[in-house]
Amino acid sequence: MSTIGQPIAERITTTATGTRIAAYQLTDYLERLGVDVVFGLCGHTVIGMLDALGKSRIRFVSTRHEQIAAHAADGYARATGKPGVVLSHLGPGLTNAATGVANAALDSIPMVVIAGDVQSYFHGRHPHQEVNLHQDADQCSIYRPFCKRVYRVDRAEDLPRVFERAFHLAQSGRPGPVLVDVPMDLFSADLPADAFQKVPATIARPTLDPATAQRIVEALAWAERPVLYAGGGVLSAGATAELAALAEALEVPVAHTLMGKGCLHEQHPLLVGQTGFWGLPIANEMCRSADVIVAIGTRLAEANSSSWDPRFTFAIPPTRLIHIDADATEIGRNYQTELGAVADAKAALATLVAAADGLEHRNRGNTREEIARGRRAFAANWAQEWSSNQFPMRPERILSELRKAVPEDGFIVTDVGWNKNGVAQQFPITVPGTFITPSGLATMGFGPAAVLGVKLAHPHRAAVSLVGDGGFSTNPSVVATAMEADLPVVWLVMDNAAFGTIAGLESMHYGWSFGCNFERRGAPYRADYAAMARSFGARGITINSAGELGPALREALASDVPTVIQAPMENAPTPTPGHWDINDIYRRGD
Ligand SMILES: Cc1ncc(C[n+]2csc(CCOP(=O)(O)OP(=O)(O)O)c2C)c(N)n1
Repeated sequence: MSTIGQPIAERITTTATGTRIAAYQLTDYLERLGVDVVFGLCGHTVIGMLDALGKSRIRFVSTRHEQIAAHAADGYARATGKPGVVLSHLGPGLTNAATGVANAALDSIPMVVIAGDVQSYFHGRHPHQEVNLHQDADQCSIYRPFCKRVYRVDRAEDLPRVFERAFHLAQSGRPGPVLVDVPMDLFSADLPADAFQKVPATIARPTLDPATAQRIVEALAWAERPVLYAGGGVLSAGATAELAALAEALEVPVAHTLMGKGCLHEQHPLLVGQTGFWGLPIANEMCRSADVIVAIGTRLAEANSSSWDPRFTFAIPPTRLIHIDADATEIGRNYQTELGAVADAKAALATLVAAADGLEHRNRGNTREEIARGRRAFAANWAQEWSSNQFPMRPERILSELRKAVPEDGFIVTDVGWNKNGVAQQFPITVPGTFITPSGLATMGFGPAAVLGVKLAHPHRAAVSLVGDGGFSTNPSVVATAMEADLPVVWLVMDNAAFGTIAGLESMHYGWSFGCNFERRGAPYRADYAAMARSFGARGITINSAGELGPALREALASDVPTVIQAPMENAPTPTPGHWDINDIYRRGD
């Protein structure tokens, strides 16, 4: 029996025949799964869901662009460990969201994307907004390369089963996004009132068997120059305490990837730092000269591995690599691996800590001094810039003011550019999980939107998006969303009137930055982002001298209104102690 057209009150309650409209049941189910926020943007295909969401306890954050919704859901997932949930219209909505969903996928972030689709009975007839040019009604295929599963639901009866699978898959094994594509008439269909029964299983995470754990701790204990190499998997598993315990038990230095930053307290004497192109020389050096590396929760990605060139970061072999990861497909991808173990980082590290208990290890000599000396020597390169009064500002001074103003448990959400590379290399992080950054897809536009989800997850902690003017201006409607959702975030815009990182790269190889600078009629072009923020009803602050930034940041963090701070900055490159193979490709002609 169709209930469409009936008054709302009647639609929400169960009918005499014991049925209830699918959208209301689905929303109840989301509540039961612990979903407390959905990020999205409306369209005619999802109005049925919006009505149900509006009458539920779930908060709906309406963005002005679906990419923002996906990044915000991604930020929320990173800050909570729960799956981010996105609601998107078909066609242009889903294609807009694709970048944000792909960004989450490449960083292993759990996410469920609910997409409305055309009416099921118009499938293949090329109705309004259907993506269908060379393939009938196949918008899902756009998501196939980066989603763990892409479901198109053909019958309303399948909705409960498919959503249970979607939430199970998004969170199990290596987390990632799942798309559920729902023809709009299915949201309005009747289902038995108890249709959504099954919930995802609680998963016991895989760990190391005792013999494997013994083999790994002994390899570490008796190695001459061992290194523990931590990736984002260590942080997402909440395994930083276990990592520190293992490092201390066997006196092993800890290097990390971009997403592994925060795996040890910045002052920990065994913390070496990030490896790779934008890493620290001491981290590259210790990894390159290690005899045993135990890598955990990382895919040994190109940027962190200096394009896998053995002269710079990892020389494997002769270094013996032991690799622990949730995803078997990552093991052995780029390096000869002596031992691979498919395990959860926390469970594996806890097992290793237990196995290392009381185990003797080789004398590490002056390892701690070697680390301290290496870190000090590199930091000396920018020590002076840290307090530079230069204006437009030095990027390092911006970092130093940010570090002083933001409490240690505050979130720094970067974009791509100097912000990401500079923070990863030079900015002290002491509380795990407070550094949030786009690594795998490295999406410009991630930070200013992801910070919304982070703030929503932790309203009482500071949340700052450190972003370049290029990244900020990709989608400045984030300010409108922050105002509507009442999220007092701070965007600190490092304004160098350019896509600075690429401008620097081009200039280094070609002597100019064609296509990378913001210019009008040959002169630098600067938008007034602070004024733009005010036009949204938010606060906007323009920095006119280096000394103004600290007070502006404190004022912004104390405010209950979203604030854009625009800090003019010199376009200075981030130091690159490692290697990126692209630099060998560029050739300059006449
Ligand atoms: C969506 C997207 N397009 C292009 C790039 C390539 N890219 C990497 S860094 C960068 C420049 C970023 O400029 P800005 O935000 O101003 O920061 P800056 O480099 O000046 O610090 C670009 C375009 C990207 N990462 N993502």
